[in-house]
Amino acid sequence: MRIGIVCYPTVGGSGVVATEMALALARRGHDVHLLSYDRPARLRRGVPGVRFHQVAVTAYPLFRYPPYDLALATRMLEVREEAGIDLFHVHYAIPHAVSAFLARSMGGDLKFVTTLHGTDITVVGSDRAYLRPTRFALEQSDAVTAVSHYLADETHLVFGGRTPVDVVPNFVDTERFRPGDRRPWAQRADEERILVHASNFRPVKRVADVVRAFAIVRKELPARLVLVGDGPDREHALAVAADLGCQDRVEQVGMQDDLDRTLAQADLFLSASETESFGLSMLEAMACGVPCVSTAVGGVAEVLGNTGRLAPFGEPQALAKAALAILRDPALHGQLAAAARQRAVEHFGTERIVSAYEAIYARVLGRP
Ligand code: GMT
Repeated sequence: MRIGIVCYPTVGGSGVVATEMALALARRGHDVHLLSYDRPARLRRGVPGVRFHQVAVTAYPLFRYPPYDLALATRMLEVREEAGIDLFHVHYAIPHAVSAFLARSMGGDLKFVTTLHGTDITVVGSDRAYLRPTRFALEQSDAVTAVSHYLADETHLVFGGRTPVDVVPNFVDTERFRPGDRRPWAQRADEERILVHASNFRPVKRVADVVRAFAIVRKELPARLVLVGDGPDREHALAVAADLGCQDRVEQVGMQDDLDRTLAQADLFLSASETESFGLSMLEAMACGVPCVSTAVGGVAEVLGNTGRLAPFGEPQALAKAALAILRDPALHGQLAAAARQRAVEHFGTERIVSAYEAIYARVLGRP
């Protein structure tokens, strides 16, 4: 098939999933065209079968807000004409699904599948300004998918259940994200436990709560917190670490091309999110054999199963307690680590999930 994929290029989960989809579909022999305003972070150059098409938006003094959605609709039509696209798969509803509908209205029969990732429904899609166009674009989509049952339910709640939603979870490359050569802490000279958190440091991720939970763990055990990623709350999180006197044990390593290696060195992944429709970084940690301790929000329980521990949102002390229970007990840690890896491989491997998307494409195109 000739498939157009539309996504945000940033380090956020939806862009990562869209890019990994593009790479996996190309490996399966599809001709893939990726559209975004910048080259997505995980898209290497020169990958056979994947072409990147930049969407340029013209600045003009009158435009306080340059109309990206219009430029994207035009680019979708151009790419369709150039490459003979069979179907577009848009990741994140706003404004991508609206642009796809506009492209169809301007250019005739154009099929598109919309994948909902999280805040496009839970935050942005339920904002009065965006609700009606988002609902309309979902109704116009040839198929709508959500990355968890939680998000599918939220979508029905917000939009009144008029659109059928297929649940297709996110996936992980279990060859790249795999356990490293890390020895259990009891066999390391300093017995230091390495905790890791990876995100885009937006307020919804509550990175300061991750630091607060770590500060409690740190008082009980030798430990270090590695913060991967960057975003608006970085300074706040580091200030909280300084306030709590653990800044020398908190390492901020920024964006990482080799996240797989960093995760594979960790003993535990910590997440304090206020909402998380899926939690892709946690899945990547699980594939590396790293147990996760997270707030019990959104679709996290669907991802973790019983391979990690959940604590109520907004209670860093409860997160710390759950983390300590694992980090004090090498046998429990080993058992959860093995179960996490097994769950990632059995339920969330790339081939399994990409096949599910292919089946949806075939259904939409009437080519079973
Ligand atoms: O940042 C993004 O690209 C999207 C972002 C969001 O806030 O919607 O992440 C969402 O999509 C990821 C990939 O499907 C999920 O793993 C995240 O859980 C989800 N984030 C939230 O729901 C907050």
